[in-house]
Amino acid sequence: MKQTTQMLIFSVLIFCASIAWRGESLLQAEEPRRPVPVIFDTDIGNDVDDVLALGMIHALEARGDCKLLAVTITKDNPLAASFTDVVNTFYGKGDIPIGICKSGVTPQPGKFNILAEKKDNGQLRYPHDLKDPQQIPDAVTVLRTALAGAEDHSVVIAQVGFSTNLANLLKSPSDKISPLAGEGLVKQKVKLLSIMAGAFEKIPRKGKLVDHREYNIIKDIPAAQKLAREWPTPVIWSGFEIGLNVAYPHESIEEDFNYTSHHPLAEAYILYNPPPHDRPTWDLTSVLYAVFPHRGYFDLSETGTVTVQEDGLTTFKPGDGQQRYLKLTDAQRIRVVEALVQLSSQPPQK
Ligand SMILES: [Ca+2]
Ligand SMILES: [Ca+2]
Repeated sequence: MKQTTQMLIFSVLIFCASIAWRGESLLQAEEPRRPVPVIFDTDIGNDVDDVLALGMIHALEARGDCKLLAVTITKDNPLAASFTDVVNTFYGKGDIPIGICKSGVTPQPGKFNILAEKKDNGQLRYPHDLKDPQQIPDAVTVLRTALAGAEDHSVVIAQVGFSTNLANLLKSPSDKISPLAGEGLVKQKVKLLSIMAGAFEKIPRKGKLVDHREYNIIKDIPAAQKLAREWPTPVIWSGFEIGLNVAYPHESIEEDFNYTSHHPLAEAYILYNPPPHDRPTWDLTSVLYAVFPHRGYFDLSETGTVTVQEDGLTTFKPGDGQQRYLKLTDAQRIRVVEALVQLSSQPPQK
C-alpha cells in the first residue's frame, strides 16, 4: 500500500514536472503594452495578403491594440505607395507616412495597385492624395524618422516583403533625424521584428516534400542575408509553411466586405485571385503575432539563428541567438483563421 502511495506521488510529480516543462516550451511573450507601435514594411502589390494584413492593422488600431507609425515599401513601383495611401485613407488614416525604395525589384504595377487610379464618372473611386511619384519619401528616411520619435524598445516591425529597406536601415549613417547610425537606432527603439520570410519545413510539391526557397528571400538575397546575420533585436520568423496552412476562407471576401459599395481589400483580392480561391495568409500571421504575441495563436521554436544561403534557402540552427520561428498546431490553425477573418473584415470607425 505504502509502495502504491509512493508510486502515485512519484507519478504526480512527474506529471507536474512535464506540465511545467511544457509550459516553458510553449511560453509565449508577455502581454505587450498597448497600443503596440507598429511599422509595416511590405511589398504590397505582389500578392494580396499584404493588403489584408494592412486592413488588419487598421482594425487593431481602431481597437486600441496597435498604432501604425509608418508603412515602408520594397516593391519598386510608385503605385504601391499610392495604393497603400488608398487603404490608409479608407480607414481614416490618410496621413500615415509612407516610404518606398528604389531597388529595381518587382517594378511592375501588379494586379491591384492600379485601383489607386481607378475612376468612376471622372472621380477617383478611392480618394487619396499620394499620387505624384516625386512626393513619395525614401523608405530609410521614413523608418529613421518613425524610430527616432518612438519610445525606447517599443516598436514592433512587421516585415512582410523583401529585406531591402531594413538592410538599408542597418547601413544608414547618423544624420539630422538621429545621431545614431542604423544599427544603434534599431537596438535602441525596436522591441521585435516579426517577419514573414523563409521556410522552416519542407513544402509539399507534386506529391513530394521539397526544400522551398521563399519569394521574400530570393527577391533580395543579400539583404535577407544581412538581416538574418546582423539584426540586433529578437526576430520571429513566420515561414512559408505557416501561412500556407492557414488559408483565408473566400466566403469572407464574398460576405464580410459588403458594408460599402467598393472595398479596397475585397477588390484587390478579387483582382489578384478571385473567390473561390482561398489565399494563404502569410503576411497576416506576422501581424497577428506582432500584436498578440502572448495569446497562444502560435507556438515558438527554441531560440537560435537563421542563415540565408547563397541560393535563398533558409536554415535554422538552435543555440545562442535571438531568433525563433512560428509553429502551428491544428487547434491553433482554427483559432488563427477566425482571428484573421474577423480582424481583416472589421469596418473602419466612423
Ligand atoms: Ca495621404
Ligand atoms: Ca508580402
